[in-house]
Amino acid sequence: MTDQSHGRVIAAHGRHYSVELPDGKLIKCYPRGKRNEAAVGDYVNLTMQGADEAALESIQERKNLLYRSDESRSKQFAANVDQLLIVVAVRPTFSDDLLGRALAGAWSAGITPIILLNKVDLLDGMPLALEKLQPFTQLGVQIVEVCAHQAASVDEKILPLLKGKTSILIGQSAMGKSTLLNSLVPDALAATQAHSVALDAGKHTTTSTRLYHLPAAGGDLIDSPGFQAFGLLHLDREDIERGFPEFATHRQTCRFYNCTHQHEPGCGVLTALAKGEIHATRHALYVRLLDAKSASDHRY
Ligand SMILES: Nc1nc2c(ncn2[C@@H]2O[C@H](COP(=O)(O)OP(=O)(O)O)[C@@H](O)[C@H]2O)c(=O)[nH]1
Ligand SMILES: [Mg+2]
Ligand SMILES: [Zn+2]
Repeated sequence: MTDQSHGRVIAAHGRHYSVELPDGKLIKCYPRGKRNEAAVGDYVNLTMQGADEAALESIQERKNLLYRSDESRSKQFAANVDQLLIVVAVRPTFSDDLLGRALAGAWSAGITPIILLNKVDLLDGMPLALEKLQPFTQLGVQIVEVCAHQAASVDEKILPLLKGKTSILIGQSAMGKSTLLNSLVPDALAATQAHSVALDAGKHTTTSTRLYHLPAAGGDLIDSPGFQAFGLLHLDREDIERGFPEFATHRQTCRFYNCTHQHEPGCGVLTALAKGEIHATRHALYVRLLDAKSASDHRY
């Protein structure tokens, strides 16, 4: 009998991880040394230490890593993610800035973003919400209108999108993310408590990122705590540009190969902006991201 095994990280709790073994069993896992900073969704190699615990030896190669970073801390959201589901609501008003950042973070990591517009039953707020989403509609981002209170509509509209994929659900608070999660994963609360018992982690470890299986759809859904900030300081200038795919064709006509599309003469992006072919709010966000980046680069 060998004590080597492997599994997938289901949740991260500060010092230790919950890892699911190939047979579905959950174990408690401790990293060896400081270098093993595993994220939820990572596939990891283990050395079993008894039946219920293991040492995390190494992280298998990642397809991608969704990340955010602020001045004070950086945080790995999740690894090996196929799509990012961003929940916004008709009410309260969602932040265009956060939505734009989440999209840029997804595109720069090679992850497909999908916007879930929730609370479409609040009909009087729909025109404004759709107008705010207009720039993203133009970009070809899939926008799914849903009412989280109607389980049948959630199943019909969202489950097919999740089939066979690993998706991560994020949203500002009050957008209805928990309502959606409870509809998609009816036993989410029970699963969370089972994990806590199995891991002896205490009953109140509810704020961490966690991966759930979707038996009906045959995929996985990662729930991430509500976010109020989505810093992208870890992105370099090329990464930031990848977050604005609508610049791609226009930048080919920039006079300078290293054009930053802010003030340069002969800039194809600025020309498109002036013609209204690139949305002003999108270019403004791009400039904010570059400014925040250079401010932080000068600080360190
Ligand atoms: N009218 C309406 N209210 C909703 C819908 N989904 C969620 N809510 C309400 O919005 C509030 C916030 O929902 P919650 O799931 O806690 O949001 P979270 O903070 O994003 O997890 C709650 O009062 C929900 O009942 C919806 O589709 N329509
Ligand atoms: Mg919630
Ligand atoms: Zn340019």
